[in-house]
Amino acid sequence: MQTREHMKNIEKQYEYAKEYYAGLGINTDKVLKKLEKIPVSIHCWQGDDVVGFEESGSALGGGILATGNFKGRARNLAELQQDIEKAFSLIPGAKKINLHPIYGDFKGKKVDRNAITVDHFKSWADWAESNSAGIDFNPTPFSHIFAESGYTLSSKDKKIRDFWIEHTKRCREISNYFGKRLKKTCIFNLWIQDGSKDITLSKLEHRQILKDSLDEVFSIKYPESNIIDSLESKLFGIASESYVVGSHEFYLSYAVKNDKLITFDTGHFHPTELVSDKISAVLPYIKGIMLHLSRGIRWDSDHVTILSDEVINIMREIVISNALDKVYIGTDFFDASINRIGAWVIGARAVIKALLFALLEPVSLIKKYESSGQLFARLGLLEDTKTMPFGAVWNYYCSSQDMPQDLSWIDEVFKYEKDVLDARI
Ligand code: RNT
Ligand code: ZN
Repeated sequence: MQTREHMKNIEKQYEYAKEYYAGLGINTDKVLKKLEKIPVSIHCWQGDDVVGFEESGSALGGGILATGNFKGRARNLAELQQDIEKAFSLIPGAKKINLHPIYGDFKGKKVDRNAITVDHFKSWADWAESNSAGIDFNPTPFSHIFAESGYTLSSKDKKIRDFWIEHTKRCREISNYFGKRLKKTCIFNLWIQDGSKDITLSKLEHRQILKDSLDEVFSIKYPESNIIDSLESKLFGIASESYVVGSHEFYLSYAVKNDKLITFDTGHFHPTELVSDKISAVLPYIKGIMLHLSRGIRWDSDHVTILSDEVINIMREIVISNALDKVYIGTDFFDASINRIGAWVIGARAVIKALLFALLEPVSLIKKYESSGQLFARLGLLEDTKTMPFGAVWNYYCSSQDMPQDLSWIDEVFKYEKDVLDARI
């Protein structure tokens, strides 16, 4: 992938960086060993704008939106897997693929959401196995005729509620299968659209119903080595501006009480609220956290994740809190206006870079300043970390994993666009 001279340069720069960080008490070799084992769960739905492969082919609903019409959207299982493989070949480290039931292998048959079985997901498990990846899973209680009222698991209509309870139960069964088969715990993440556009009076009723539905779904127990449940709240969606049943307070309370994970999607809070501030606030109480790293521009717009201050701060908080074994890192964005493989790679590489940045922070040294009250030095060192030779460690990491370093992955995506996407007309 790289010329010999290139490799030599990368190694030379790494040697310098290694010495630099060693002076601050950081062993970069050890950091990279740690980094390669931390899985990043990459959401499959960036590949096809959250459409899926159901024969009924429902339009995207639930108040989420993918805008743009870039060429080459994956239209079937083979294309999606091909695209993910390409993206995976440009993303260093351990990986999982995050799936929805609408991506099942239905082989041209109409299979409704309350009829999905493990059989429809065997080929994904085979694929994951041969790509050394884990799988995470989510129900899809949206983009469906039974979701049109705006309510699913919290619906007052028993027929609708029971339909989604059945769907959710089946999704957990499939998650258990993935975890067992791949010997990598599957995070089962539940997000529902439920809510209302306008002023609602039966807020409590819907929340009571949702609580009962969740209790029923979770009454089925599976080994924790196979599946861990997580709950994802939201501030609002399109058409649920006034009321969202599964709010942050609702799910945080449920998760603490019932020993579940809480999912923090970085687009699901007020724009000035920071997920990085929430991590240490919930850690004393919660079983763990699932992250949906997204980039909301003015609203929950699901732009591609980048190496922003907030993503770096989220990773810093996890590392400083020593919580890497309690936090499950994943991405969640959908941009249909640019090359979708490029979008995946940008987002995932940004997340891993942020994680590396956090692992290279001289925490003990900065904490020493903090505990001795030398607060200018704390701030000063934090500032200085920003220009440390972190890029040299990153590029070395990429090459050591046989992955392209920065800049060279872009040509790979262009080539794929020309060879594969251009042919998808
Ligand atoms: C929606 C949530 C949810 C979805 C996916 C498709 O606002 O973020 O996680 O993006 O499940
Ligand atoms: Zn999300």
